[in-house]
Amino acid sequence: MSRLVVVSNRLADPRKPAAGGLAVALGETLNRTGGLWFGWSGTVLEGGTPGEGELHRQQAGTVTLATVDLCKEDHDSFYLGYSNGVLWPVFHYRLDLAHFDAGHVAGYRRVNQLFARKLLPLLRDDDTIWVHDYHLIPLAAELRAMGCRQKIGFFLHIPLPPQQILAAIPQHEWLMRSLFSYDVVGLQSETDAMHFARYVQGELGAQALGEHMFRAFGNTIRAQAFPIGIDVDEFAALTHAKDARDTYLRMREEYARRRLLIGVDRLDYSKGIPHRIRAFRELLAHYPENRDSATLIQIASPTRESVEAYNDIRQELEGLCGAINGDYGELDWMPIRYIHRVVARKRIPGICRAAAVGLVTPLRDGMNLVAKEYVAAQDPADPGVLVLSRFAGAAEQMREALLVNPYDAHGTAEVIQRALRMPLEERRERHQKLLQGIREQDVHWWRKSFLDALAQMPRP
Ligand code: ADQ
Repeated sequence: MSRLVVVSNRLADPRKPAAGGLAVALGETLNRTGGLWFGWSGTVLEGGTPGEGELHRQQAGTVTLATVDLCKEDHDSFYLGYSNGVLWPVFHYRLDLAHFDAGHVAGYRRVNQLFARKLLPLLRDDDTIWVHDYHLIPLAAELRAMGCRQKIGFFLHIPLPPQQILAAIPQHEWLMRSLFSYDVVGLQSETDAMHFARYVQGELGAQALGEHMFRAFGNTIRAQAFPIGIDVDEFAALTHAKDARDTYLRMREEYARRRLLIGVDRLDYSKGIPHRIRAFRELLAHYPENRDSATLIQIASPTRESVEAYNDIRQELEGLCGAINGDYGELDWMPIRYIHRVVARKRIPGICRAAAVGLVTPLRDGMNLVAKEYVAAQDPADPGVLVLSRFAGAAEQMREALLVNPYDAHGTAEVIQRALRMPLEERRERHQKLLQGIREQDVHWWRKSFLDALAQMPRP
């Protein structure tokens, strides 16, 4: 088996369970092949030279972690400006939040070139390279221009929007053309795969060859949906470990008289948290039997705070939660507990298990792993109900969840009411099917499907 080289913007130490499912899943193959994981070190150097950065190497068991520092100018244009100021909003269908600044794309390209230059000398002839996410779309094109002939796969963790939205990015042709330097392009959902097919045929004149194969610019690539899963066994083990059990018991005791609803997200505008809170307000307004009982715990961990749009949503949320607690709260009951902090991963399963309803209602999401984690954490004998946005990639697989349109506050409130009143038998049936689905297509299945597809491609 050839050595696996993973490239992503940020790295995690695959030996640490706190790193989460993806690191664990990739870590397994990295360990087995004595692999290399390459990316940004997380260090921003004041006053460094654009396009330059020192390489650091560190051994984590059999895996080599190789990272590059970025100077402030590169970080601001590559990471804040283009990746999170253009690609993240546009790929989540939010043209209104995108800032198209010509300087940013130059930084994005410069850092991809820097990564390619630093990575190339570390590569061996029979390596298999797997590049992750929107920060690194042009990486293979840069590597190929420097003579790299190894197989390279790419996985996009976020949605791919329809042609008309994508085409609003001034450099969309360059960006999408660069995907043809990969051998396999993995997307989260069938919807994303359909958008890919339409775009490359409509804008780039690519030829669809059938069986997920596309040809353009002299290259044939495979582009297909490989929906990412979670490590169900690892999550179940986490659920039964001491931290999660203690958390579960404490919550059950604290909220013994209440029905708990839970939301766990990064505080990101794509996650639809304010829409969710407004739906909860509708629930209290139209179904008064929930007053003094239903309690929403919303955990929203801070991210990307130096990007402007993230401050706006923080303020909006604080205002909303305060207003609802003011309008409906009692001396001994607060409808919403809003926590703007990181909660340790080992406690998340306990919180999920204690909640009668899991609210996963993004406005747009590549997949959303919280939906799968919520299901994995439930007690099969008395499971909670997952309320899931139809706009999350996960909705294509998780048909037994209660699907909602998060833009429709009243409709969502009605579905939450249905979830709160669902009879035990129906809850069990739905949960069993959902659990079976996330077990069949778990993160190991995802990794294997992708790497098998890449292995089947002829050497470029
Ligand atoms: P995210 O948008 O970060 O990732 P999501 O799938 O919602 O992804 O969550 C990823 C992980 O972070 C989960 O394991 C979850 O438990 C954890 N997490 C989220 N909020 C947390 C919080 N407040 N506290 C502690 N842990 C938290 C991107 C895409 C997704 C896609 C993933 C994986 O945006 O659509 O599912 O990558 O491909």
